[in-house]
Amino acid sequence: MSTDFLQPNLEDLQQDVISLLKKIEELMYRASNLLISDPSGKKYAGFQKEVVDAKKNVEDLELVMAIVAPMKAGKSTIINAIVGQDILPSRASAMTTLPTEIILRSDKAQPVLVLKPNTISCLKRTLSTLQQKIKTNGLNQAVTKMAKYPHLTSLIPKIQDGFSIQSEIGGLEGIKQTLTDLNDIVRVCTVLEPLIDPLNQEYFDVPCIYTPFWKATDAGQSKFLGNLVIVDTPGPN
Ligand SMILES: Nc1nc2c(ncn2[C@@H]2O[C@H](COP(=O)(O)OP(=O)(O)OP(=O)(O)O)[C@@H](O)[C@H]2O)c(=O)[nH]1
Ligand SMILES: [Mg+2]
Repeated sequence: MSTDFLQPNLEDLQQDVISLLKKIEELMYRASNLLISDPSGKKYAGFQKEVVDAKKNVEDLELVMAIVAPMKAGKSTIINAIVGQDILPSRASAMTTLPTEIILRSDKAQPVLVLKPNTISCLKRTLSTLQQKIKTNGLNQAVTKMAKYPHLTSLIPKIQDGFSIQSEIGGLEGIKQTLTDLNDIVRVCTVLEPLIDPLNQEYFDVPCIYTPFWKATDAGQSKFLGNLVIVDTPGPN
């Protein structure tokens, strides 16, 4: 007996989901416009952005797999092993504070770390808050407060001098160093300015690493395999 009728037609299913998401996007747009002078209007604008992102995921057939485990469980290490490259920073002491997307793409020749404008402005705001704090209370007090994280004390004078944050960083070493600095800046912020959550901002896009990955050579088979995205997450303490 043929079971073909039980097999979903992926292309049709994809189109159905895309048109449904388009309708939801329209509804969110209308709601945010109607409520433009109401505080909830912003909330619907946020929902609309989420739906637009979700639609893009379905268009690209993106499968997102988040790696979630307690702190120091080996999340970043296992992602490096899956990707086959030592691309995410890991160490014996607490490391990941910024969720990071690793987008595996067969059309990429080299890994590249991409930071969107809102991510950069958010991190720059965090940096200037920390600089202000160090200026007001002095370098010594900042270093003393960081006693629990001795490996981060050398970052304090660097924060004081200022960091340049680029939107695209290539090469394994450059990516790893940039991610180490950015993750550590967020951790320093949680110690020196615990009331500020650098990630709790509207539309904070997480850093993305686009990196090469093998793909089956059978074009017919792989046409609808889509892209795998792995998300490294900060482990709860
Ligand atoms: N022996 C052993 N060590 C491991 C294994 N996996 C990871 N490690 C080590 O454990 C430490 C923590 O690994 P990470 O990958 O940074 O762990 P994480 O879960 O990403 O940590 P956070 O980002 O701080 O939450 C590192 O020193 C790794 O080298 C493993 O399977 N065996
Ligand atoms: Mg980690």
